[in-house]
Order: sequence, then C-alpha cells, then structure tokens
Amino acid sequence: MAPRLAYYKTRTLAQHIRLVLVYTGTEFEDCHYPVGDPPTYDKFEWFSVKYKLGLDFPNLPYYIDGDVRISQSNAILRYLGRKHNLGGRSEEERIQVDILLDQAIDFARDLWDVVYYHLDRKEEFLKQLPAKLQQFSDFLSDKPWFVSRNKDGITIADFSMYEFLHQHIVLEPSCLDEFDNIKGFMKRFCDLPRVKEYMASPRWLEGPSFNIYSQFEVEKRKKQGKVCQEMLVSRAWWCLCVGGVVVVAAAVAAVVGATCWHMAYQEASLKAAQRQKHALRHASRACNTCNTLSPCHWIFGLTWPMY
Ligand SMILES: N[C@@H](CCC(=O)N[C@@H](CS)C(=O)NCC(=O)O)C(=O)O
Repeated sequence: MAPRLAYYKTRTLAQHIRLVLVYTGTEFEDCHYPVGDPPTYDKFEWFSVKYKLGLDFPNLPYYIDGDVRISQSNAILRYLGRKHNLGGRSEEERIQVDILLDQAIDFARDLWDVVYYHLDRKEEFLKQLPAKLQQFSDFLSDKPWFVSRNKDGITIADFSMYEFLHQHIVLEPSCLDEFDNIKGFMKRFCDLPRVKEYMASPRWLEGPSFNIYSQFEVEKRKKQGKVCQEMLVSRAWWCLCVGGVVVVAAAVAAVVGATCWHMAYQEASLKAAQRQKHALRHASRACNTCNTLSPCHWIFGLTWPMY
C-alpha cells in the first residue's frame, strides 16, 4: 500500500513534504482532510479519526508508511531525508540541515502568526523581513543549494526553504526583489525535472498557501465579495434551521394538544354515558313506592344485578 501523507487541502505545513515525495519519485496518497464552510470551519473528518491512527502524538501533517507512523513535519522530513540520502552528506552538512530546518520553521511561524491571526501587523512584519532574508541570502551565498555547493547536493532543508519563501511571496510578491541569489535558488528549485512536471500536473496544489480560515484568506475572499455571500448563505442556513425547528415544535405541540383534547373529550363522554347508564339502572332498581334503594330491596331484590 502506498504511504499516506495527510493534511488539509492547503500548502502551509505539508507542501515541502509533498515536494520531497515527488522529488524522490515516491508514489503516495495525498490525503486532504476537509475543512467545512464558514463560520464553523468544521474539521469533523479529521477529529473523528485523530486518535484512531496509532500516532503517538496525533497531529497534521502525519505520514504513515506501513508500520512507520510519524507526526511533526520536521520529523517526517528528517525521516525522508535519511531514507533518500537528502539529509546532508557529511557531519558538517547534517548540522547545517538541522539548523536550517528549525530556522525555516521559525521563519515560517512568524509569517503564519501574521497571516492567520494578526493581519493588522503586516506592515510591521514586512519592515523586519529584509533583515531575516539577508541572513538567508548570506547563508546561501553563491551556492546552488542552501547547504551544498554540489549541484546534485539538494537536501531536505532546500524543500523547506523553497516552500516557506514562496509563502512569503504570497503575502508580499515583491519581498525577494532585492535578493538575486534567493531568486536564483527559487528558479533552480522549480526547474528540477520532477518538480516541474508535478507543478504542471493536476496533482499540484497551487493554493491556498494558508487555510481558508486564516485572516489572509478571509480578507482575500472579502475583496472578491465572497465573504458577503458566505455570511448570507450561513445566515439563510441558520434561519432555515431555526424556522424548521419552530415548525416541527409547533406541529408536535398541535398533535399533542389535539390528542389530549380528544382523550379528555372521550373520557368526559364515557363518564357522561356511564352516569346516564348508572342513573337508568338506579331508576330501574328504585322502589316504585319510595323511589330509593331502601333495605327492603336487599331482602326482596337479591336477584337484581349488583353495581
Ligand atoms: N509542530 C507541528 C505543528 C502541527 C500543527 O499545528 N498542525 C495544525 C495545522 S498547521 C493542525 O491543525 N493540527 C491538527 C490538530 O491539532 O488536531 C508540526 O510541525 O507538524
């Protein structure tokens, strides 16, 4: 069975892993857990299996290949790096790969903080971005890849760097303008034959880079007028639900009321009929003379039916 990489239908923390799998020619199931519509963004499908997958620390992304079950994106990357010899070829390279993997995650996390929760801090974030990019640019220097001087020396760190740099471009398309060596790296990466083929295929997930509930994506939809539509649809949906509940409750109340009334009516009719019958029987047993059930009836009327 093909290994499975699971995440949402989003790039954020899984695209660099997808790219490693593609680059290494690994057949894999690209599993996307759905995220529901606004305003709830329901993740029911993921939460219904989260604790049933045999993962020690259930999370997304996860990677399952037979008995190998891994969560934590960098752990997945390191596993694939070891498996496909993409983790650095010397101790010095391996150290640099490790540093870069964590540096790349820190770099991306600052971005996610803005695009997911604090879009109002975008300007402040962009002011600080060139200094961070300068560090990466200095580290890359004139090498083809972030760690290796060898043109065949791509490592898992390059996949993280490509993807997280790209996510910065999504927020600010001009952010790499001043960094020619990083732009060269981005182009070199996209020109890798398997990557190029993947990017032209229907399997390629061009976007969204950030999940649909991130402030960045919500803003984008607002600009396209979609949020208004979503709000209308969601309100219409709530009205429909509430209306439905009211109608069902009214129908139940009507049925219960009618049944109670019918039973009460039947009971009253029955009682009236019984009273009438009782009166008739009483009349037929009453003494013609005294018109009462006097003790003489107990003596002379034993054959009369008893009440
Ligand atoms: N440190 C973890 C972070 C994983 C994480 O936060 N995943 C988010 C999506 S980016 C999620 O929705 N996880 C599912 C969950 O918390 O149940 C990693 O690098 O894999």
